[in-house]
Amino acid sequence: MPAGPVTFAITNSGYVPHELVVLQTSVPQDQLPLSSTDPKQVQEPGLLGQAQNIAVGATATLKLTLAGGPYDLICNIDGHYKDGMHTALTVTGS
Ligand SMILES: [Cu+2]
Repeated sequence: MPAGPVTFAITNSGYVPHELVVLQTSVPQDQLPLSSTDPKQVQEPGLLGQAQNIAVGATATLKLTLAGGPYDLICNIDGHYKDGMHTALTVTGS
């Protein structure tokens, strides 16, 4: 997506609460290091914003201004990252 203001429109269509964490980092989305305090979570380098505790069936919005570069989008509720809740986002421009 192009750099600039963005609104993430989030819907939890799952069966347990989730969250969306936006990290501005060049660490690959599947290689984030484990948290030193809670091994069920990962570290959050470049934490830019997050929408937490999104209940089942609920919606949330997260408004951020993104500069060009690599980002990781993750859910960092215990165990969710390990279960695959992570993806990469590339922002182009400046
Ligand atoms: Cu989750």
